[in-house]
Amino acid sequence: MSQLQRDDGVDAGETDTDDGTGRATVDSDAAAQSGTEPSTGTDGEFTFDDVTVVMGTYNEEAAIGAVLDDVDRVTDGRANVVCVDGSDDRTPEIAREHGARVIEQEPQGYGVAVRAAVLAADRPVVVTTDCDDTYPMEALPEFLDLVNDGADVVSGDRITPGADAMPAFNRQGNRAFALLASGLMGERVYDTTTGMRAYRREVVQEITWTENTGLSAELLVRPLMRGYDVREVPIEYDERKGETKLDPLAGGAAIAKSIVKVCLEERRR
Ligand SMILES: Nc1nc2c(ncn2[C@@H]2O[C@H](COP(=O)(O)OP(=O)(O)O)[C@@H](O)[C@H]2O)c(=O)[nH]1
Ligand SMILES: [Mg+2]
Repeated sequence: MSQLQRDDGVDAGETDTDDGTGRATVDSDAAAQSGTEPSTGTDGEFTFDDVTVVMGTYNEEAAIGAVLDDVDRVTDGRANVVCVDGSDDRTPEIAREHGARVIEQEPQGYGVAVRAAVLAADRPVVVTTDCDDTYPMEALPEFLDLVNDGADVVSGDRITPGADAMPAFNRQGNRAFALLASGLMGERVYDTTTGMRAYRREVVQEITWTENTGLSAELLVRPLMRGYDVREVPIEYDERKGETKLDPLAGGAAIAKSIVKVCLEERRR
């Protein structure tokens, strides 16, 4: 049974390497185990000291400084940051200058990078974002509040507020992906391909992730279909700095295929 709810309302410059295989464990009764991570906040609540912000970065030198400055400003420098980087520009240097931990990885696609990034997070609340200055880091306090309210996954919904800055083709595609996933899950979702979410770390550690371009949809669908408390929250979406790394046609086909595959796998579990 799914539990979607609408809610309208740094470590210094280390370098790791990663072979891109990721790490995953087989899920048992995952939902029953969620919410058990100890907190360092007052009243048992998570604070930004409990948050790791993670992202895949691939030639994002035009955007990464602004993204990391925003994370620092909004969290008072308390969240730490992990970048899984495949760049051949200055992105990793800029990330390290901003105090992020950089894991170097050959470029193998969005999901290979982001899976390694979420699994590398060392704090109980894991936030994903793109490194293109499209997502509002100002929403981080609201995301954290919702986790403290009991959410296992908080998903930024760009589509409901309009996503005017998104190319029209992508916006229509993203609407279609959400409808497809909603039909297959029997639960209405509005944005399956958003890059900005917060997760309790147990959720990302307990599920085996299989998708690459479709990882963003998988990161929403599998927790939802396993009964985790998943909440969508409307967010603004800005124009991208730098070039997109995703081909809309090939990428779109891969995402649709992932949604069908993952939904059918979860129904058969
Ligand atoms: N390390 C790594 N990061 C990637 C790769 N592909 C995409 N990314 C990053 O993943 C994020 C999402 O890609 P993006 O181009 O913004 O996709 P879009 O939002 O669909 O246009 C960005 O921060 C990219 O830099 C890759 O092969 N390797
Ligand atoms: Mg993006």
